[in-house]
Amino acid sequence: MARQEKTVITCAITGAIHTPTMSDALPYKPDDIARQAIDAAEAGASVLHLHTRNPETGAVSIDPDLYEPFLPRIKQATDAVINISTGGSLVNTVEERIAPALRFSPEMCSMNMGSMNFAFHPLAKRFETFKFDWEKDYIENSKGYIFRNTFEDIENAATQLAPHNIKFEHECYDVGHLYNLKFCMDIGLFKAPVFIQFVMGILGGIGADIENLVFMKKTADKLFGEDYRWSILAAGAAQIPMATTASQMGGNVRVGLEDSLFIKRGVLAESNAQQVKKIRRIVEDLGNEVATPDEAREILGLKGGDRVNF
Ligand code: KMH
Ligand code: ZN
Repeated sequence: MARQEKTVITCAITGAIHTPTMSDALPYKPDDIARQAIDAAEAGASVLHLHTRNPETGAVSIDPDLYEPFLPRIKQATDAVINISTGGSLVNTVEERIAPALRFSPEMCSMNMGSMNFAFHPLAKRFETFKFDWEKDYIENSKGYIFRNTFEDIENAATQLAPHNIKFEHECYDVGHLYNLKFCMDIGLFKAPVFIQFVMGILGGIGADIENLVFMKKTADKLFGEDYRWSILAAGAAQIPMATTASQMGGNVRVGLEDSLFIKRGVLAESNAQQVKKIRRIVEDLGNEVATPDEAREILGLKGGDRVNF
């Protein structure tokens, strides 16, 4: 596959790591999720990676009903590709985590490629008081959390989702996850060209630095040849710097408050759109073009926005 000419920007609007105490900008009410998603799309994100939250408490939730208030609104207001999470929970089974993707049949959904520690307990020490009762325990409990994505789980998810023709964002948090993906392709679960998200900087996964990015990319080249697409998601302060590097290496980029609350080191972002605008400006200043939603559909080989169930 020739070097991609346009860069696909994904924006991950809200997620499972951060809590309302950590930033007022993190959306958890349906109206705020919709508004921020629409603004991010207008700023240049062609893919919107979405989770849900309990609108009263801000707690992470995978309840499919909570997508209802905002999916149609986003679809009406933008042409962006909707990507639904199948990973965002510390307490639910994979079976439960795939329920929203099964119900709404989006163009894309995440597919987490291995089991691992997935922790953010050090964040608890940064705050003395919390907006909601659940937050402190939730953050601290991540110390003992195993993010479960066994081969059996992956096979079950892939098999149930297969009839929906959803393109997976294969989230690979370490080099071994690339080998897991290769194995799954060899046994026929996934077909080339796959779309790989290199996830860097999660406590439990590979660190976010340029040497590791080159290693991930070289390993992917070795395993998948030229027949794959890739993107980077670096957590925390590394988000924009690593996305900048990846865009120069022919990769696509993911930003968003799900993975970093910051616009630069030590400064909280005002919104998801602010991060999108920043990476877009950098990508364009460095000579690349940003893909429109239809160009993203072409690049990633998606089924089309008219074939979703919302
Ligand atoms: N926030 C990412 C590090 C998922 O939604 O499936 C993890 C994530 C998982 O995006
Ligand atoms: Zn996510």
